[in-house]
Amino acid sequence: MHKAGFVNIIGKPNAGKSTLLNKLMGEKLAIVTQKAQTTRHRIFGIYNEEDLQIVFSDTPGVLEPKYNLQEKMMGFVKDSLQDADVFLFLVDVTDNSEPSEFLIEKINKIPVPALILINKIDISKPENWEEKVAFWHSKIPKAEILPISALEGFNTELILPKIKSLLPESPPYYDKEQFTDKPERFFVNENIREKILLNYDKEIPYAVEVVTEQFKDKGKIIFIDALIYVERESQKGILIGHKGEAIKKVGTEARKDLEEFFGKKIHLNIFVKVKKDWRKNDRDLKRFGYN
Ligand SMILES: Nc1nc2c(ncn2[C@@H]2O[C@H](COP(=O)(O)OP(=O)(O)OP(=O)(O)O)[C@@H](O)[C@H]2O)c(=O)[nH]1
Ligand SMILES: [Mg+2]
Repeated sequence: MHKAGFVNIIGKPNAGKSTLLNKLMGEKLAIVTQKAQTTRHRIFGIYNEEDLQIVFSDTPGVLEPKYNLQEKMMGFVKDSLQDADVFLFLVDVTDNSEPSEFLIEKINKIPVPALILINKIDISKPENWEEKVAFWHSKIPKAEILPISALEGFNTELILPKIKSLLPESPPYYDKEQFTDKPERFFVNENIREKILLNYDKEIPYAVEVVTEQFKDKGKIIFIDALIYVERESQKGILIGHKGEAIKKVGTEARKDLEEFFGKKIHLNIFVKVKKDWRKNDRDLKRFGYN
């Protein structure tokens, strides 16, 4: 008997969704940073065993959209509410802000099993997470609740068997060799964006989009040209930095990661361009893959 299905990871920004996806996949598919709104797309991680295929989906964190890009991001979240066989609802145990009533209502209404994962217990006291377990039990009575640390791998080994027991009998949805739905260029874009999130403050990371214009695999070396779009001329200056030092650091860090990811030498050229207010422009967003 073969089981397969869609297991959709949802939660507020910064809950640790992408960290969990990477942990469950045993590979860094999604970028992770300490900043909220790191993930902008829906990313599938396809986990394969002989008699099992789990299509995990990582999504942007749920928020109140303030501009077009965020609206598109919430569109990905809404998609993931519609095609789930199982929900993994991630909650940050250290987050004391209001819970997302939107998600609570959806999970209660949609007739799909949910596993609530109280994450980051490595940095919280047991009394604290016990309190959260009780709270979430009252909010979503149908869900099973598990305290975990996605980062440290605490209790994460319990998640796969749990999912397997919940998934329906089904043939695989994807080729068993495939581990993601995204093309190589996506991982280049995201890796560069991760370095920008890590190296710059305030608005800069949010005003940036990365597009890989060229990806030429020549056997031993991959030649990559990537374009970084910013919204304003002033941001371009900040991104490049004094004598180009800042952008050079981004390039070096991204190249090292990408060499590991692709298992090859990488030759990376980065260019910076202004595309005025692209985050508010539907045509630009469409071109950048936010459909
Ligand atoms: N201490 C601790 N930190 C964690 C854990 N899981 C994730 N983090 C950290 O939390 C931050 C956010 O993690 P992400 O995986 O990017 O969170 P996300 O939910 O994907 O965030 P968005 O993509 O912005 O919605 C990062 O700094 C992670 O290292 C955990 O179990 N313990
Ligand atoms: Mg994420």
